[in-house]
Amino acid sequence: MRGVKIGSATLELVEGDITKQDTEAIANAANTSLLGGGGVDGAIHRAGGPQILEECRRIGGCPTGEARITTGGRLPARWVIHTVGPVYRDGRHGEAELLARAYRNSLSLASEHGIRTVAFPSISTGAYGYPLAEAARIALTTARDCLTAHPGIALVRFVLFGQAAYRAYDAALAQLVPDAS
Ligand code: AR6
Repeated sequence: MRGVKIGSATLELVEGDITKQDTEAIANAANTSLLGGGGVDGAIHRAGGPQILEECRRIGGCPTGEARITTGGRLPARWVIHTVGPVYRDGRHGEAELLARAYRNSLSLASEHGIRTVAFPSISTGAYGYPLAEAARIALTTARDCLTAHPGIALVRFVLFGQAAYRAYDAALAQLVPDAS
């Protein structure tokens, strides 16, 4: 685990399972249908139960780079923020901006709902194929900037699934904030 202070807020990295997090909200790496899938999306719907899918159906989809909110069903987290990252092609199709936008819109939505603590998975780096090191840099830079823009948010935690993801984020954080501990 590693954490840094951004003003009075904390930006944190942990290795683990996002469905177990007790932050007020967790983010889901969804697809534009919002109707579920594999990876972290499948794990969230399995752990949270059918209520989340029911709410997603009513919302009716989410464009890439945007975010939508549902309750957390049976999850410890009260809210799920569903966001859709880009499918990585070659880095020349606006992927970086779309990935940053997914994090930015998720944190704006959290702020609008008065949510103070949010956990994120590493969006787009599984089925969507985004290179981990570059995705980590974008995720952390965007989160840092959003914490400054939304002083109501006290904690952004990245929950990295497996050592490779944790190490990539750890290295990116060390670049971003050289004295991180
Ligand atoms: N907790 C935290 N991270 C996890 C968990 C977990 N329980 N399970 C997997 N990961 P992916 P994407 C990590 O594929 O690339 C879905 O089918 C995983 O190791 O879940 O944005 C959606 O419906 C990886 O590092 O999301 C979409 O169709 C990261 O979560 C599509 O996949 C993201 O991997 C979205 O693809």
